[in-house]
Amino acid sequence: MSDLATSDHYGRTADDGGVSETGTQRQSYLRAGHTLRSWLFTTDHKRIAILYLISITTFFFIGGAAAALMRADLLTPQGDLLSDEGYNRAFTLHGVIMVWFFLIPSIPNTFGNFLIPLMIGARDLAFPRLNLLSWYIYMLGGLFTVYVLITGGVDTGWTFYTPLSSMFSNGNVVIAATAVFVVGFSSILTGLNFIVTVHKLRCPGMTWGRLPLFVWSHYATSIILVLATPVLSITLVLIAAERLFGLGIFDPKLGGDPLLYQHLFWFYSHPAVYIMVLPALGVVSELIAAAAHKPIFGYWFVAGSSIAIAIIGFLVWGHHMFVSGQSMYASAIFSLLSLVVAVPSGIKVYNWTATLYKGHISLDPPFLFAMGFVGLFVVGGLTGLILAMLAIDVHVHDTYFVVAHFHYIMVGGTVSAFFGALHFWWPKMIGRTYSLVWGRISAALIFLGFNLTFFPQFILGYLGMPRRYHSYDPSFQVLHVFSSSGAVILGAAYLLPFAYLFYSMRCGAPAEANPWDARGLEWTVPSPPPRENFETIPVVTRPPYDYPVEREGGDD
Ligand code: HEM
Ligand SMILES: [Cu+2]
Repeated sequence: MSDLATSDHYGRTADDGGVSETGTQRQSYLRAGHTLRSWLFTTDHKRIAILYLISITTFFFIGGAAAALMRADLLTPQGDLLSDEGYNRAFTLHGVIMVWFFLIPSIPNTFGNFLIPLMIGARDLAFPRLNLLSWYIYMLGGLFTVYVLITGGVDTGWTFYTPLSSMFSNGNVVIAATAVFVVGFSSILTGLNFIVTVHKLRCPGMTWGRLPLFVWSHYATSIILVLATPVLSITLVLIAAERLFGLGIFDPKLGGDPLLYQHLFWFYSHPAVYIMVLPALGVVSELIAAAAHKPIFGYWFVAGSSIAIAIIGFLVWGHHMFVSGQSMYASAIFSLLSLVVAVPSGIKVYNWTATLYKGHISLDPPFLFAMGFVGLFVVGGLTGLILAMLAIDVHVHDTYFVVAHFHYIMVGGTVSAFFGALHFWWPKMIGRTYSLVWGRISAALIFLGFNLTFFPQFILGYLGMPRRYHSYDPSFQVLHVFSSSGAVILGAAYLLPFAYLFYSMRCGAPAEANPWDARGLEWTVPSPPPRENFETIPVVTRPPYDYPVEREGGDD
């Protein structure tokens, strides 16, 4: 591990010229080998990030195809496209793939992998081979999922609630649980790697108070990854044990307790929603500072709120169980704690707003995605507060209101941030610039398509449309048709960036080292960065986000 910090470790690749840090003479990581082998056995965090980007995007589109099927089916009240059983299998696979094979690894495993070493002035993560192993484990979990997909699927919902999953389901529950079990180890190893890296490999001068907020949020995420994921793993093993061997863990007939399952599941899964959104919050903090070209307002509050979310997030799982028959006192306390967890999220939004205030805000694509994120995240967060009110949740629990709430956070939020990150760091990762016009168009279309798809679902839920039903009362049809038409726009808008980004790989102009005039160590190295990132390990002497307070008179 410590050998990563010495310059002679990668000395062999640094022989092509004495270069200024912004020159492109040093060989880029993309050119450090062209064979498939050089990719599949790489230990370079940047190449592993690209491997993840490709595999995660693939799963995003598989999960998206399931969503398209469901939205088509929901066009008519009787659901003409899918059978009852087919619909159950579609939403289960959609959920399993989107949660575990897209959202959870999306930002950490691609952008976190690529950027954390660059941002803290290191040459790689602390355990490069473990990093590669995480990707293989992710792919193994992915194979299990694909196996489930082609052998008929599973029908329990992504939540695998007992007793359906352990006793009655005729789907491939054990294999699906295995897929999630396996991919969990990829999460744990990645979290571990990030934590050790942030502790051990910060370059001289990169104090905790100078860490980019992106790194802080990944640090907080890693804590959850390491502490919460094992609980899920054990829970899945217990389901498999009950299903295969009839052990009485959740089945009351055998002395088990089905509610125990819900407690275990949500003890993981509420913190897991923060695994999905904290990295996005980190991305947006970077983008907002770069967009406003100002120092971030209240650095310590934004950094600290990530840690606060990671901790308080462990105390609120019972808000998923208000109608489960748990004690009323427990529900009241979970309700209160859920309101508390919204405070640090609110702090972030206020600080971003204060950062943007009086800034000369750039409207380039990454920043449009960031602005879209803030709007959608606020709607998602505020409706979370509504759901956290015990008295209201009893009415809207398991309706489309909940579906709309979490899609605003996870799709409007995390996916927007993912695209924002892709547009911000693409020139750094690939070394090419893309069309800013097309970037703005797709940011606008995604925002529009998203709202058209999911806003009607708040109304549907409020009116009583239950989730996970594929046939419904005809009075709901108009809103469902709105939602499905929005999904057409959204689906097309998600495909668009891949067209111009691919095009840019061949035909885009070479990117400068710092195309957005942003701060942060990753912008001091060439685009794309050389294999060993830094020729000499940098020494940090300035605070983060040291943008000029007044912008006129040059850029620096
Ligand atoms: C401001 C903080 C938040 C609060 C107070 C909150 C509150 C709630 C509540 C009370 C429910 C349960 C509703 C029900 O089942 O009747 C819920 C569901 C859900 N929330 Fe949130 N939430 C917050 C943030 C988030 C975030 C950040 C995410 C994801 C990144 C998220 C994802 C979900 C998901 C996936 C569900 C539904 C799970 C299911 O039933 O399948 N929430 N939220
Ligand atoms: Cu929750």
